[in-house]
Amino acid sequence: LFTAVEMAPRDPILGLNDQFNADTNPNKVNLGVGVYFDDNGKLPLLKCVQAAEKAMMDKPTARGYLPIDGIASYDSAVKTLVFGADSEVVTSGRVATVQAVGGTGGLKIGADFLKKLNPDAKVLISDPSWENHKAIFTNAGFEVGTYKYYDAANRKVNFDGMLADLNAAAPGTIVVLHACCHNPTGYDITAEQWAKVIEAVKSRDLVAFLDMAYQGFGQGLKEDGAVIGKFVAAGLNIFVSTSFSKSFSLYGERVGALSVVASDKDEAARVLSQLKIVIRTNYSNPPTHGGAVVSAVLNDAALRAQWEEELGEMRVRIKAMRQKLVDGLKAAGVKEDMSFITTQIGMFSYSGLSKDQMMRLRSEFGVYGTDTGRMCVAALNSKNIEYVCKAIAAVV
Ligand code: PLP
Ligand code: TYF
Repeated sequence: LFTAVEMAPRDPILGLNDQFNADTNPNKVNLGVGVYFDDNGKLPLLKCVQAAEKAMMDKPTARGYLPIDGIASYDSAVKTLVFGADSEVVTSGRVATVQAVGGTGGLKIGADFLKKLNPDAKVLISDPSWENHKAIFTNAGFEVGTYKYYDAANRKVNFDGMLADLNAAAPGTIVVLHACCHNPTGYDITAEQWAKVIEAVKSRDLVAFLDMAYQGFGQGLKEDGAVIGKFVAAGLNIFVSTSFSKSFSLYGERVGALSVVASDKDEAARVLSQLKIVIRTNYSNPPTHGGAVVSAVLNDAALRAQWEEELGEMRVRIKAMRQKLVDGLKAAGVKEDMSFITTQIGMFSYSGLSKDQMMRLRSEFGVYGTDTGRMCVAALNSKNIEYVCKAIAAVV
């Protein structure tokens, strides 16, 4: 049965983790996978999460099956977070939101639904993008192409190229957009540029799928979410995937969502019924714990305030590390102006280092980033930053 089965390639990022774990270098630093670590190099367990879990432990409840679309109070909290409590799309009932198994699950539910809806559509993702975007949409049966995004020579977004590619796309093309904190480059587009993207999506009749895996890591929850409101204000039917993996430091709980903005309440109900079929035939219904924790935090004023504070601390610490990296590289003797690192946003920095340099960082210094030169700034801390700067200075 399995004689012809070929060995599949490893995930380029998660595969690095295995390599890192096997490395015996005592100074090793993992800047590969996109995970936030605190200044002690520890994966944080947020206080708001602990408080919510303690309250749940004090009042244990049985774990029945959840509804197919998840915990109702979770779904409504996601809607409020993504669209705003007073948003017309929410109050009029024209958003269908389902709890998903992480942001990945949200993307996959959306992809499967879109494939049934519009089987001949093409998908465009940014060049470059998170590796899994291509894999998810390809496995859902789509042909996946790219729109220009990164301008390596000038270390910025090639916005003219991006816009030209969107304007050349066939009507119905599904365009996957990073709502904020672009992974892997760390370069977002400006508000004016978003307005032009929205114009292109509208005039070309494209389908925008906004992936929001880092809400709160850019400028703030509201600020990062504002782009969604602009698509809504343009009267577009959009898809939004949400991930709480990073913002709640709940990676392993797999908490996410998919929201679809329909034209009216009746349409939203029909869309929801189809999303439920996708979920039902994949994993039946979502798991309870992570969704219950996030719902408890988002629906309690004090816990919610605590979450915003803790998320703010993560955001501020990453920004401080960007500055320390720029300063540290200069102090370590790097001649090139590295200040572009502080203009990037979110958890990642496209460093501009070559594959050879990234491989040397790994083999000679135990400093792990991806071959494309991406480094997770959120894994730097006051103890490892000097070592990392010296290692980079040695290979450039
Ligand atoms: N989208 C992007 C751009 C990501 O970087 C990630 C990271 O994991 C995800 C989606 C998936 O999120 P999750 O881990 O919640 O599935
Ligand atoms: O880009 C990253 O590093 C994160 C984590 O298949 C991740 O988004 C990486 C690869 C993957 C799933 C999550």
